[in-house]
Amino acid sequence: MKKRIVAGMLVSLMAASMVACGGASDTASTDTSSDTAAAETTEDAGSDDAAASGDLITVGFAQVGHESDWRTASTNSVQAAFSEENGYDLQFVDCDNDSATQIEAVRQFIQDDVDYIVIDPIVSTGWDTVLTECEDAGIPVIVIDRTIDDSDKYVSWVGSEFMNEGLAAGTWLKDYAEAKGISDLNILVIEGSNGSSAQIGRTDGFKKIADAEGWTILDSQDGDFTQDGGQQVMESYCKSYEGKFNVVVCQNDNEAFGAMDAMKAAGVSYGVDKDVILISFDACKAGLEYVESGDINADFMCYPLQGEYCADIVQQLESGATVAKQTFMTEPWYVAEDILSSITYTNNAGEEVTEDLVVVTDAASQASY
Ligand code: GYE
Repeated sequence: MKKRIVAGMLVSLMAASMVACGGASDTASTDTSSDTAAAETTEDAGSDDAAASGDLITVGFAQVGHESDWRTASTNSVQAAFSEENGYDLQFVDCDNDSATQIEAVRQFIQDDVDYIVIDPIVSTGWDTVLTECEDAGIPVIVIDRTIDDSDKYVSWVGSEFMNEGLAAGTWLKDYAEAKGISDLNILVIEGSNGSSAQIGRTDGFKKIADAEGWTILDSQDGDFTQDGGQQVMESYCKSYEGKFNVVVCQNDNEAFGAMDAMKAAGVSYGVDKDVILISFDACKAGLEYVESGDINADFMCYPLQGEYCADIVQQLESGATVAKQTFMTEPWYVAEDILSSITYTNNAGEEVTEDLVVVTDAASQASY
């Protein structure tokens, strides 16, 4: 199926939905417009009939890479949602964490005249030129996971509020340290890939609490969201800051796995009531298993199964409906010990929120991705 776009047709995108992992909830407000819209409706898009008739919707997906468990789950989710059986012809490009490759992939999708382009942006800036090219070609762009911060030439974004993840981690550490009677916090951070909105949000959110509390952040280096990266940064931290740190914040689970290996090798203990409080993000299955065993103290979930939300947006565009400019995933915070039941903080929208802390059980870790 080829797209039929009425160039210049304005669609007002006035709602930003807050969507829970399992379904829709409240509606918040944004008011943004996009100048592309799918003008024709299709009866059969997304059904088995579409696949049978060969009338497939073509989608190009420029994925970040394959750096983590989170990423594998994301790829599987998008591939499942845009299957041929569901009426799609998906062109998948693994950009191997290289921004130039990602821009090239998007340009190739334009050349191939796909119906829709899905981008998970490796970095949050440098997008306006290529998104203008998509717009000129009349191809709607859907952004998932990480955000694009220097262009609004996309139809819709689905993902997580990374700043809140960082704020929640900082708030949890504040309350936890108080409950445990630990007054002096000396923190090492292993950041995610620099320039990604996930790294920026988690760094800024955590730092906001650290600054307010007067904690010492001894160092904050890029571990590239990989196990190897986490291990290498932690090996060097163990040498440079021997005996000087009692908190390690890893911006994803895979970095935490690498950091644990490095600490073990250096004779540093981590987890519940050990030398080091270990904090992580993602809450993938293996991450939650380490929370359950007490090796990771707290893990802030980032929900990667965004494929069906993305396919929903395509279906709405196919039927000529307006789509939400932003859709946020709702994510639980997981902890190893039953000493705090919730945290309260001011989120990135300026609202004071109280959120439950979930003590990880076997059922919870096995239910994760
Ligand atoms: O936390 C990390 C992945 O963009 C939210 O990228 C995503 C991050 C995720 O590699 O594991």
